[in-house]
Amino acid sequence: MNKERIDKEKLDQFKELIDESQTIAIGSHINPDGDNLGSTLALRRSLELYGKEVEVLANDTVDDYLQFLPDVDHYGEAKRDSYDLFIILDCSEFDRIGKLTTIARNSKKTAVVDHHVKGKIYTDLNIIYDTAPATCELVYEIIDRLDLPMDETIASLLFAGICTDTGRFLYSNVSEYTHLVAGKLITEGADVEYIFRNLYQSKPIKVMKFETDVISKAEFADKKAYAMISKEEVEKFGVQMGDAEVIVNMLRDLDEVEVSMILKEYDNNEYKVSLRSKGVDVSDVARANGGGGHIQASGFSIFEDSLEKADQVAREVLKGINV
Ligand SMILES: [Mn+2]
Repeated sequence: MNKERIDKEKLDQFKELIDESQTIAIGSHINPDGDNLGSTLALRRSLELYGKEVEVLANDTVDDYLQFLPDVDHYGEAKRDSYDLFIILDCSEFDRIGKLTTIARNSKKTAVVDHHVKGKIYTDLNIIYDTAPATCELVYEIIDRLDLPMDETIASLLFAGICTDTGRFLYSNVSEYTHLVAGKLITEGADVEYIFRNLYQSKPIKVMKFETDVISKAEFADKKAYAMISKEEVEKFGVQMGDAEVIVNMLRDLDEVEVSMILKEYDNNEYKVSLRSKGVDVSDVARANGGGGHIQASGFSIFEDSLEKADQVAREVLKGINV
């Protein structure tokens, strides 16, 4: 059985780092998702109950669909310039923590807990296992094996993060251990009904209309799907770019599709590309283009001065993926 995976030595080092620190910052990546918020907020609460001064440092705004998460108001601006310990969760690159990099470098010690493929980072302690389906699963293991505090809120946060990063326990990296953890979290009081309702049964009609519009314009060829989303379109429907994320999954889930890609227009000439697959490795191509991620879910950014140019680049990259 694919059970606990963290080396005992690394767990002990983590405990040592916690015990010798009083002020602890937890940094999240830009554009935070459910696993990112779930893991950072859960670890914050556990370490606070353990007696530490802990902050989750905001890197971005929280998309509407994740505002229901308990403790989400603890996602805030840093109160200090440096901390005894800076823990990065759910990413293994200093680039991905954006403006928090300076605070991380100023802090006495750093550690990272992550599940992205081939993450490269130098900290005092790397707990990186790319076989874990979610950072929340690793955080559960840390809390469980180190006997750190757990309560209903922590359980709900970890459950929500595992749900979102596994596509509701669907992806191939979900193991028996993942289900065991989910069960334990329910025993600890995770509010599954509240989480499912908020994550999967509360889509605003305008978001559905937006998705339908984007999907109606998607293109399909060679077992690949491609769609492009402009800022103008997001404005037209009164939604957020974060609402587009699910579209790349919806396209991948189609019978005729193996790989899906969406291109999203952001500010400052940045165009973000999201890739999904049913099995084909899309992490290599993301890394080759300055991004990263997982075998079946990855992303990178294109910097061009027009949507048309970014569109061309994205299409070329998609063409180059062998299915
Ligand atoms: Mn994750």
